[in-house]
Amino acid sequence: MSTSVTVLAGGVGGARLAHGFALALPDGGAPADGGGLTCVVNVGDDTERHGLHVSPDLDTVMYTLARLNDEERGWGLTDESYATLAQLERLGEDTWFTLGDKDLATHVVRTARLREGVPLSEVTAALTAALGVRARLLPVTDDPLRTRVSTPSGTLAFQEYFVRRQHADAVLGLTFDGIGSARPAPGVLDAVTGPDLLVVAPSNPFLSVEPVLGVAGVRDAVRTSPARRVAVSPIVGGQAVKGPAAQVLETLGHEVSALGVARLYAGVVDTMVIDDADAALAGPVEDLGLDVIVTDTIMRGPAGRERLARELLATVGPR
Ligand code: FO1
Repeated sequence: MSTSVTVLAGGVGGARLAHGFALALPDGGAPADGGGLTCVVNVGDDTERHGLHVSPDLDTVMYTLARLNDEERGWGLTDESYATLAQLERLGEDTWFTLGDKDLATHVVRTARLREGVPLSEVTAALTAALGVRARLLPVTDDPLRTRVSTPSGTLAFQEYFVRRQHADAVLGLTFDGIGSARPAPGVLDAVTGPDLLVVAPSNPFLSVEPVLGVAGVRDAVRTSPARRVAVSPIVGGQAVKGPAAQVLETLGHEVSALGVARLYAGVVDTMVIDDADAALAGPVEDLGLDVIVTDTIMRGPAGRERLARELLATVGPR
């Protein structure tokens, strides 16, 4: 019997930790013998560009696990070209959302299948299989769910806020359109209740993790899961490892620290993983009733990802 792991993931942070597990588990995390890796991924960032359905977080995880991602940016494909985008611009399209030629093929196929009525989870399974990903990727829901960001300049669609305006606006609030009626995609609840290890990735707690936990039944399934339940802080030394997590925590009235993150996850997970730089916060985090792992959480390259994944796997113990 091998170990089963589920990662609740947003974009880049989730993709990197998932990659660590894919390296640490047998056969890239392929399901076998009760074990394997499942990623339950945020779809609140999904958007329509040029008539195509783009699922940025699913694609970031998929490309990273396929070893096809652009490591420097964290998203998109390596060795990309942008001829189609240049031509779209010439034809008068707004091209602030950078879509490479190869990446566009993913969105063309996804959109075609969705229009035929195939659910996003099945489309994702086909895309990941085609790219040689051994782990299982599940959108948290097959239903429409869109994050909208309330800012002093008004309410923005997520990618307007994140990419077009470079997440420069203060985040006054968030709404997740459709979350009230979104049902977990097939396999999501089992992936939360069934594994040996359930990991909330070092993704943005509000922008990436909340639209996963907020889907009907998911937060309760996490809370009551018999798995070892671990969350990795995306805040290290009072700063976000990547992206706007620090600004968002601050403007929403939370302490910008691993302790602030731990307060959000107390009652959801039983163990908080904080960085060596935040070792002084271990006591206050424990006071919240959480176990604490203090380690190097900065995943430098594939070796760093695998090391962190192995440390988390070691907390499950032998089976
Ligand atoms: N992020 C950017 O900062 N600029 C972009 O132009 C951009 C394009 C893009 C295209 C496809 C894709 O899958 C992701 C893309 N991202 C881009 C990343 C993405 O918008 C964000 O990283 C996530 O939504 C936040 O997790």
